[in-house]
Amino acid sequence: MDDVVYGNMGRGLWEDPTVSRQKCRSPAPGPCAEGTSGPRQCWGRRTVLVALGLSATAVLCVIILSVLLARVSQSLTSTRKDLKDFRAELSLATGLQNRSCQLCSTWWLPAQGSCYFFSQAQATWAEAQLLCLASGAHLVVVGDPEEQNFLERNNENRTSWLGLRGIRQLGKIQRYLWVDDSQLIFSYWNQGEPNDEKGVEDCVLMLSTNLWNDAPCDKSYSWICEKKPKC
Ligand code: 2F8
Ligand code: CA
Repeated sequence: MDDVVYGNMGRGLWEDPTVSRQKCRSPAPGPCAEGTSGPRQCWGRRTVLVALGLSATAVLCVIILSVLLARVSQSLTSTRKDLKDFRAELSLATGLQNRSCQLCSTWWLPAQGSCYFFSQAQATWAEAQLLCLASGAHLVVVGDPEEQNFLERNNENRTSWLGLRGIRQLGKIQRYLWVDDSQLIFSYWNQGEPNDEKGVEDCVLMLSTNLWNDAPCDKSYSWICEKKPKC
């Protein structure tokens, strides 16, 4: 309630609204300018309390948000670490699986990451290549002396088809190409070979001496297949 001043004009007490005073007798916490009238222009205690309450709530909210943010960040860090561990395990498992790729089927010999089959039977070059393909392989491609040495140790004095043949143009062998389309870089020709005798020697053999010779593709010999093991 506002304080009012009571006057006496002979007819008893009366209220003088013109001298009604504002309630901010003590120094107001906010603007309480002179000349303004009414309690609404003045910051009362309640307003200050509400402001303090709001400030406290805001501070509390900031603290809660900071804690939540810290927890989310912690959780993300932990998830990242889990992912890293998972990747490491996956990489290890893949490595182990690759090692199992060294295994070759029965009758196939492993060497240099490939599996090799040395036939006892005989066939033409084209038949031999088809038989290799039926096993998911191809006639052997001899890439380097190490592979040649491996073949020598296991060919047991047979005469075997290799996966090498001549590219003939205008009746002449122009170059030799492996069945995987790679170029002939390493070779182990017998002396005087390849000679394309009678112009019909398009396919290449490994002789019982282990040296190479070109011979007619329609003759039957043993053969050597090669394949990469599947994982
Ligand atoms: O080594 C010379 C020559 O010997 C044979 O022909 C007589 C070979 N023929 C076959 O193997 C069918 C040639 O290829 C070889 O060059
Ligand atoms: Ca020859």
